[in-house]
Parts: sequence; structure tokens; C-alpha cells
Amino acid sequence: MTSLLSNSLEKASRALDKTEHGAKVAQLSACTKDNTHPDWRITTDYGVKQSNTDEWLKVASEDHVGPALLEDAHGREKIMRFDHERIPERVVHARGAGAFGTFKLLESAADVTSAGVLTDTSRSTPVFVRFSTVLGSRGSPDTVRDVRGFAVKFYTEEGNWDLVGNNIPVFFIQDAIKFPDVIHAAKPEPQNEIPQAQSAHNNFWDFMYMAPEATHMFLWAMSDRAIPRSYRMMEGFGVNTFTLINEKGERSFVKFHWKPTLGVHSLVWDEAIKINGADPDFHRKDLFMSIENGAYPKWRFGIQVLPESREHDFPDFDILDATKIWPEDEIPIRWIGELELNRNPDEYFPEVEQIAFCTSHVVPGIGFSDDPLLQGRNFSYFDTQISRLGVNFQELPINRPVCPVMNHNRDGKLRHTITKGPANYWPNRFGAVPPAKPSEGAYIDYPAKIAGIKARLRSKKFGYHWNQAQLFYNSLTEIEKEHVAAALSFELDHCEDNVVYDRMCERLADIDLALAQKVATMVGGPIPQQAGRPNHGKKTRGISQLEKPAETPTIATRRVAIIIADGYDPVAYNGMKAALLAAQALPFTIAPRRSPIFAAGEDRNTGKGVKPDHHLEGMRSVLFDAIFLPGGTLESIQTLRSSGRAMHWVREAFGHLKPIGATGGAVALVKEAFAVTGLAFSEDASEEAVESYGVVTAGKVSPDGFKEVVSVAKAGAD
Ligand code: HDE
Repeated sequence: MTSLLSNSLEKASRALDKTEHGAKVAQLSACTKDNTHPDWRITTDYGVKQSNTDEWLKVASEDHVGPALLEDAHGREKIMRFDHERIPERVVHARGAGAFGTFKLLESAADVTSAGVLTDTSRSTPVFVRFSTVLGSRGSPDTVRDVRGFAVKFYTEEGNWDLVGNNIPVFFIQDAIKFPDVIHAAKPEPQNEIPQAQSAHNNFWDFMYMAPEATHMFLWAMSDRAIPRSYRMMEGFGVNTFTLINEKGERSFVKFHWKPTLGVHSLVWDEAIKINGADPDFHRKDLFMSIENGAYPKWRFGIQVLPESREHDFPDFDILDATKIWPEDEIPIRWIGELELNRNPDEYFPEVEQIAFCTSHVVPGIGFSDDPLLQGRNFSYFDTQISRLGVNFQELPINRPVCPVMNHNRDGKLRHTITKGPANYWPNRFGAVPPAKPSEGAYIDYPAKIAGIKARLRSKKFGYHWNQAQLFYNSLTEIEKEHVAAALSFELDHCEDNVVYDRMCERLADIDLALAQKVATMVGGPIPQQAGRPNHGKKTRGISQLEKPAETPTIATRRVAIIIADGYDPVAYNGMKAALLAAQALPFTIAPRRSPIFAAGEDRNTGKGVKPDHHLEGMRSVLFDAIFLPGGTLESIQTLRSSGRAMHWVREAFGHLKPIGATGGAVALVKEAFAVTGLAFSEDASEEAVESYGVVTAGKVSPDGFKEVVSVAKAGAD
């Protein structure tokens, strides 16, 4: 699969290195070495070549070897370096994957900001993006039900701008002081460190009830958004309210958005939990392989802007409350830029692990608001990088800005910049230039007028916890609502404490009575008879992910399993493979074994056969977006029919509503597999009836048939 498009790719990626990534890649190459250099031999870290790196220095006699000597500097260095390889993992968002890319501005936002990255359409700004899950440890699986991090570091000409967002536009809490509480409640419980990477436990749902401000967000977390099909197919949101300041000094409030051109797509829960076992790196691999194959993921960049004067125009919510969206019906999004991820990291640790994001890193033209969550984040990120990476974390290659850095910060653990000159303070007598003026590009702190009492308070509209929770639920389609009910039923089923699930059933009645009744019945809680709060019935655009298909329907990068056995039909097999490759999908040949499989009529002594990519036991249908069975001789059909695993592949793919194609004798096999599901398609079932389930069958093999499978798969992909 790696080599699918790799030649053209390698070229493309090298070309990109020189041009698009520009400054950042040039800077990183100064600290990048290639350990495959043919003249290099193993040395110690202090550069001395070693002749033996496999045996510790020992005392040896004729019949005995040992003890080992402490004197072995190479041995000690090797072990001690290893002992210290781990650093503290991120306290949240520990599990992540990242890539380099390019941000291009398509339309200037100079009317609202002076930031070069948002006004200069001739620029191409290098970026690094890190996607993550929140709750699990570094080694936890990818497809858990969780919020996903979407953190972008823009290496702009005016310094680094870190837009540290999530794939869900709201948050659980309103004030940063509650962050340790919500995270403690969600992470594994303290008495036994169970469960890993799950919100399905007593403490999480206890907190969800006790902190009503979390209601809106927990609905998002129970929706399909929390089990994305791929990092490439999820939206990103800055969540907090930031500000933009233009050349005239006028300030606006802003929310930032990312929208994937591939559309927003999710797994179904049954798939997600099985993928966690079958391939815990599913998302990480998906991102890596698509970039490796030249299918660069892209997002549109958008801003929702409100002039300062409109701050109090919204009676239902406070625009500084991170538990609320700004409904698109009221404040439309301006799509002004494009992000493309087009280069994989060279090494995970120094790049993906050591990248350090700080919400406080903004550039001139961008500022903060009084959003109390953001204010706390601005403190927290810088602080956590110091404990995770040390005070000199901004000197690490991945974190360095591409513009010059000049100040009098010095020393600290692992400082390695050597700064010349006698003065490490300002002002000094050596005639150093003074700090820049705003006209010379200096950051301006917006002169906001503040007056008030000192108190631990939230503003009044922060108390409206139900209206947008209802708005979210009402805006989903019926199938999405069913998924929310199923997710809640799953999660509360994992809570043994009836105080927890009883109360949650009561809480759900504040959102929607039917939802509460459905979940209460499933989890054995008290069934509410009336709504806690009447549902206002309002809906808004931008919530349902079914409104967000791919810009152009595509199955590029989608994984398709072609299942064959000895005696398969080579015309159908090769034809379908070619049709899939032409559509830039990723076909995988799956068979009962990985040694060669022979086509109908092929001599098994002299023929080469086809070497499958995997055998049926090595993979599972959950790892593919669609399956195809090309049919063949009676023997080939019989081999698959008598394999419980093969039949399970077909049934499971059907159960997960995946497109299934079959030709020739495989049509009967597919129908037989469905019979067990209670959906027996009789021989004379109409084509439409069958296709409505995403199943395309054809007695005869034809190029049109392949195209049809591809087009059904495209529709299925949406
Ligand atoms: Fe974070 N968050 N967060 N967070 N967050 C961290 O910083 C914090 C919040 C987000 O890939 C930590 O470097 C507080 C909202 C992402 O490296 C820490 C509050 C959003 C990442 C931290 C929040 C996020 C983090 C842990 C409440 C969406 C991973 C490691 C006030 C907009 C970045 C680190 C990466 C990471 C604190 C809430 C997104 C502890 C105090 C809201 C994507 O500093």
C-alpha cells in the first residue's frame, strides 16, 4: 500500500520541501541527520567509534565469562540513555499523531485583522498539526469514544501562532478553575486506575450530572463526532472566543473553524470498539499512509466574526461562554483559507511528542477575550510545557519560530543557544536597539477599558445550560439521535452506581423526554414521565454531520477488501482492482492464506498466482470501508462458504452498512450470508431493494458493473 503512488509522491514531497514548507523545513534540516550515511559507524554520544555494541565488557577465564565491569562506558551510556528515554506524557491529550503542512490564505481578512497570516494572500505559512485523543495514555487505542484534539502551530513571519482546538466546538466547563475536576472525573478512577481511555464509568457521569454546564458538551461527546472515521474527516474548532484587531485598532470577537474537504465521517460504535483491538493505531496509520500516498488531507479555514459592539446582542448565550456555539444561522462563517497536510514527520519523538502548544502564543492582529476558560488556558499550557519539557522547550527544533528571537531569557536546564555579548538585561550601556514600536511590527496589547469589583463570579447568561443542549439534539437527524441514545445507553450501562445512572436519566429529561425514556429503559433507571424543562424545538444549521459531505464525492484513500480463494475469477478481480485504483481507493487482496492464490484455470504448478496482502484471520472487516467478492469456480465459492470467518466478514460488513459488491457465484454466497441477518434477499428481490442496503451484485462481469460498485461505494462513503 505504501508504494501505491509512492514514486510520484516522493517527487512531489521533495518539491514541497523546497518551496511550500520553506522556512520551517530549511530550519529543521539544520538539526536533522541521516543515520543511514554509508561511511558512518557506531560511536558513543561523545563521538568515539566502538567495535562491539553487543557484549558488555567482562572478566573472562577459560571456563567462565563474567562478572560485567562498571568500567564499560559504552555499555553504561547505552543503558542509561535508554533508562531515561521517557518524559512525562501530556497530562491530557497524551495519545497523538501529527504532520507538517501548509496554510494558504485565499481571501484577506484585512477588514478585521492586521495579522500577516490572515491578510497576505501571497504567503504560504508552514504549519505542524497534532491530532489527539484526550483521556487515554500514550499507548491507548485510537478509536475510543472521546473528543479529538486539533492543534495547529503556524510558523508565521511574525512568530508562532498556536491554535489549539478540538473537533467539537464547545467544552465541558466554563471556567478554567474546574479543569482539574472534569479531567480527574474523566480519567481512570484513582483507586484502581480503571478504565483506560473511556468516559464510560461512574466518576465521569457523576460529574456530568453535578456540573450542569457540561450538558451541551456531553451530548456532542455521545454523538458520532466522538468516533471519527479518520483525523482527515473531522472538523476543528478553536472553541474559545479570541479577538482580532485591524490596522485601525478596531477589535472584533472571533471563533475559528476547520472543515475537511473529505467531509465529516464517523465510525459506528460496534466498529470503533472492534478496531481498538484489531488495529489500535487505526487513525495514526490512516494519516501517515494517506500523506505517504500523496492523498494530502485538506481543510477550509473559516472565521465567525462579531464586532465588539455586538457583544451583548444574543439573549440566549454569552459570546464568551465556551460551552456555547455561535449558531451559524445567526453568525455565518467566512471561509478564507486552506490547510493541507503534506509531509510526515521524520521522527516521532522530537517532532510529534516534543511539539509544545500554548494558547498564549498569538501574533500581532490576534488577541484574547475575557472568556474565562481561555484566560486559564493561557496560563496552563506554558506551565505544563515547563514540567514536561523544561524551561528551554521553545529552543527545541520543532518549537522554534522561523523569525529571529532576541531577548534576555537565559540559562535553565538544557539551554543550548550560545548568545554572544556582555549584556543579558535591558536597558544596558552597550547601545542595543530598543524594543520595536507597533509600526515596526510589535505586538499591541489592546487597550481595553476595564472597571469592576474583584469577585469569584460568572456572568448571568453563563447560567443558561439547557437551551443549546436542546438546540444540538433537535438539530440532529433521526439516525444521529438514535446513535446518541445508544451511546448514552452503553456508557451508563458501565456505571454500576445507581445514584449515577438514576440521576443521569433525570438530567436527560431536561433535554428531550423521548431520549430520557429510551435511555432509562435500557439502563434500568427511573423512567421520567415528564420533561424536566420543555424543549424549545429550535434547530440550527451546522450541527448535523450529515450536512457535511465531501466537497466532491470520492473513495480516494478508502480501504476496500477484495476477498478471493483458489479458483477466483481473474477478470472480475483484476477489473475491480483497476477500477478502484483508478478511483484512488486502496484495494487489499484478502484470502484464506497469504501464500499465492490461483485463478480459475491457472496451473497451480507453473502459475505464479496472486500473493494476497493479508489472510482472513490477520484482518477484520471493520478495518475496511467496503468489500468485494469476485466469484469464480465452484471450488472458490465453496472454500469461502465453508469458512466461518469469510462469512463473518460479509455479515459484519453488512451489519456496519458498508458497500458490498459481488459478481458471479459470489452473489449466492452474499445472499446466503445475509439470510442469517434476517434480511434474506430472495433470488428475485429487485435490484433497488438490494442496492438500498449498499449491496451491488451482478451475475455477469462488466466494466459498467465495476463502475457501479465504485459509485455505490462513493455514496456509501458519504
Ligand atoms: Fe487543553 N490542555 N486545556 N483544551 N488541550 C492541554 O497542554 C487545559 C481545552 C487541547 O497536541 C495541556 O501541552 C486547560 C479546550 C489540545 O500537544 C494542558 C483547559 C481545548 C491539547 C491543557 C483546557 C483544549 C491540549 C496538556 C481548560 C479545545 C493537546 C498538555 C481551561 C479548544 C495539544 C499540553 C497537543 C493540551 C490545559 C481546555 C485543547 C494541561 C486548563 C477548551 C488539542 O496545558
